[in-house]
Amino acid sequence: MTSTTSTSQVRTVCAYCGVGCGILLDVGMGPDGRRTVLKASGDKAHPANAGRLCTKGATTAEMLAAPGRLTTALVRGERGEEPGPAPMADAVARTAGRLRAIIDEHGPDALAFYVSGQMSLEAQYLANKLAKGFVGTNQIESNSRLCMASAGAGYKLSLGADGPPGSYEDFDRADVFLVIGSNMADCHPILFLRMMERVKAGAKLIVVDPRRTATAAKADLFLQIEPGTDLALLNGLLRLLVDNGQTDPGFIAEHTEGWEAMPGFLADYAPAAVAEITGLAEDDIREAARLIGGAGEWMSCWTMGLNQSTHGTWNTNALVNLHLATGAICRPGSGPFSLTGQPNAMGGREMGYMGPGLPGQRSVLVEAERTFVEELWELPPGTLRADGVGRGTVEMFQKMADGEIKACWIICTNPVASVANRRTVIEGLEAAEFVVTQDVFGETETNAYADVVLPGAMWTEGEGVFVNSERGLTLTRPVADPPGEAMADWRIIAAVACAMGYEKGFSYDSAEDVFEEIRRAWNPVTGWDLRGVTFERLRATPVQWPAAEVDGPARNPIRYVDQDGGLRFPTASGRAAFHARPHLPAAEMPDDDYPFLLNTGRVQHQWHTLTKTGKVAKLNKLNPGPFVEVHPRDARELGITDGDRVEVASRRGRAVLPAVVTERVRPGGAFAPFHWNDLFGEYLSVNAVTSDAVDPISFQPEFKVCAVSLTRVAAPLPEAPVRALTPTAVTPGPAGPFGL
Ligand SMILES: Nc1nc2c(c(=O)[nH]1)N[C@H]1C(S)=C(S)[C@@H](COP(=O)(O)OP(=O)(O)OC[C@H]3O[C@@H](n4cnc5c(=O)[nH]c(N)nc54)[C@H](O)[C@@H]3O)O[C@H]1N2
Ligand SMILES: Nc1nc2c(c(=O)[nH]1)N[C@H]1C(S)=C(S)[C@@H](COP(=O)(O)OP(=O)(O)OC[C@H]3O[C@@H](n4cnc5c(=O)[nH]c(N)nc54)[C@H](O)[C@@H]3O)O[C@H]1N2
Ligand code: SF4
Ligand SMILES: [Mo]
Repeated sequence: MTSTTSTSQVRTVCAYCGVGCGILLDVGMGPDGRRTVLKASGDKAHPANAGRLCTKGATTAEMLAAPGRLTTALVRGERGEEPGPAPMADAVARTAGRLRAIIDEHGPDALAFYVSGQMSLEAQYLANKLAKGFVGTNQIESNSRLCMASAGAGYKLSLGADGPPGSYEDFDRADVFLVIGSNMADCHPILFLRMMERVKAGAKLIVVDPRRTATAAKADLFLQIEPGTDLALLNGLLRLLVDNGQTDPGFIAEHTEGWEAMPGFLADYAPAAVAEITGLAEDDIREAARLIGGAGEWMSCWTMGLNQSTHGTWNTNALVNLHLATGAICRPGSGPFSLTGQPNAMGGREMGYMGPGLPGQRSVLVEAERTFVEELWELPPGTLRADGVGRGTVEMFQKMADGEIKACWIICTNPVASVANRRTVIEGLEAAEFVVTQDVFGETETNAYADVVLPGAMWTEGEGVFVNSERGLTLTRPVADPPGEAMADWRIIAAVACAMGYEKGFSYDSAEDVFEEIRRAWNPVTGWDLRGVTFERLRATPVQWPAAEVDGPARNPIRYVDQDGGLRFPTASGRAAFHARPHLPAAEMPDDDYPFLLNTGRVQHQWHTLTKTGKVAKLNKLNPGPFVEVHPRDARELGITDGDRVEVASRRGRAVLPAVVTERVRPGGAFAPFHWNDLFGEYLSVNAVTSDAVDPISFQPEFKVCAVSLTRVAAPLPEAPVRALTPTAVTPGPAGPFGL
């Protein structure tokens, strides 16, 4: 790597949310004589953000300068001992040796991989190649199971393939936005700004959320829905579109199948019935239908409020039904747009890093697709298995707790803090014979359970591809060397694979070599196509797939439209499918013992389990600590006032959080962010409480709804040992979710 003496500017991507904003990093020489990032600013040339950044992206330099990076591997001799630093070569050899021994003794299904939508495409691809192709297990899951699984499964069932049919350009053309189960203002701020420009120019914004969020505050029509009742609303809206004669019969006849069943099915969803189930006013439901039905172009945006549900896949189907019925899909300004959470969750889905997936939107469950990938990986026919496919993250940790899975390798995710009903994760990691974690930071809730901790490099320390919410690929660029012995995730995976004896499949010199192999996984059936993308091209500009030719357009905003303008969905018939999806209640409803419903989610200036944003003083000032929101009516009855400590207990566990009394939540409802966990104090982890009931199709857990009791804790709790992540520890305390 060349060193610079003066400041230079490097183009890369923001590694927080799935908007995938382009970032310019000013790089100069630090006091220690190493290249260092001085400042981050928005890249005006990037199509995702045109120069804008939110607070998280804008504080990238502060985050990168924070202490706590792993510079060596950590290894502990015995459980219960403190881990100590170890040379990387030893840690790799030890990991490979232990994994090899466990596979030899117990078979390949005794090893599980748990990976992440925050890894590069190359690392995601190699993790799956190692698991399915070489170890010979289908036990690979990712944190996308907690996040995008329902959207992915829903897209496949409705449209034939995963991924959005449209693009960010649609935000500039839509006349109506339906934002449902998505707090864009806090979680996808740059897209929210883009949408609000259109709203200021006259487009209408409908927001559906049980909580009056910062997004809801900007809505023309806010539908404060009963938790978990979106299916009733979506079916009710379709029913009104039919009644009002606002469907597109030409589109339905030409491009869809399954419509016959819909009118009869919709009989149950008359406005009065829907109002009853959803707790919404009939007039508001009618108004939403009138706006959608009258729109020239309309788009929907959804995120965790729909996905993190025991009927998350059906939610996606019911939302897509509305687009198909109105023909508002695959044309500028219209379409169902799932907003991805993580910076490379889209890439991970394309690499098949959950359950049965194979690269290029393929699956081990399809014989021809196994054969294709066996050839790609130069494996003997019959190597890839169709059996032993798991049922998601929750089941994987359950199998670990049950002793069936004996070793796991966790990369770039913090499941002790982030998995629903996290007790199963803790039991699983304690029961496992060998736990490897791979993180950039030393202190995480999950590293505390590891036998070996491997030091990953940040995205700013090497090349790699990230795919954003709109199928846009951006190349990351090295602006600094990894500290100490830290290595790019893909390199660590390849090193362990080689040490396990798989040199033939894992001897790559560069991320570019890995990417060249990934490109060969082009899938003409789904339209996933990177043939036109090379590192050379990405060094000049981001490219959106499908991209067939290297000299083709960098933007390919609408999928499924062929050269002569015809529309063909990637299903057997070429038609998209209507699915009649009846309303079902959430898995756990309030009762006498647990009379409230807990909703969990995010705040604007913090990221997930705080390993990154928790180290940035500016962000901690804006969102300083954990809280639980309680409605004033309930607070009165429970004797709770602002700042009181409230025990939030479910059948699974408890958290104790400072109260924020607010009308943002509905009576009977409560909301808590899941950011603060054990590193910040005892009883802060909201996932001690949440429900691990899963959607039967996507296996995504229902983080958004569980029954809890709320109790004011009278005496102050004994002071919990707060382990500071940084010199400026985040102090738990009452805090509104909208900044100071
Ligand atoms: N600041 C910040 N931004 C982030 C992240 C972060 O940690 N911090 N994480 C990123 C990731 S990985 C993701 S997945 C996204 C998540 O982005 P979002 O999904 O927008 O964020 P959440 O806060 O999880 O939940 C969204 C909304 O769902 C609502 N909701 C709950 N139950 C229901 C329901 O039954 N129906 C409906 N209609 N709505 C419901 C909640 O009240 C909440 O407002 O954010 C990404 N961006
Ligand atoms: N209650 C509740 N729980 C939830 C949710 C919710 O809405 N409510 N949302 C769920 C969702 S949508 C998601 S996506 C998950 C997120 O859950 P996690 O993935 O567990 O959250 P992160 O804090 O992002 O964890 C990423 C880890 O990887 C490390 N890391 C960062 N960059 C790198 C890198 O380049 N390489 C390596 N090796 N490590 C790195 C970080 O330090 C951190 O420890 O949480 C889920 N949990
Ligand atoms: S909107 Fe997302 S990608 Fe853009 S700067 Fe903010 S966190 Fe980064
Ligand atoms: Mo997510």
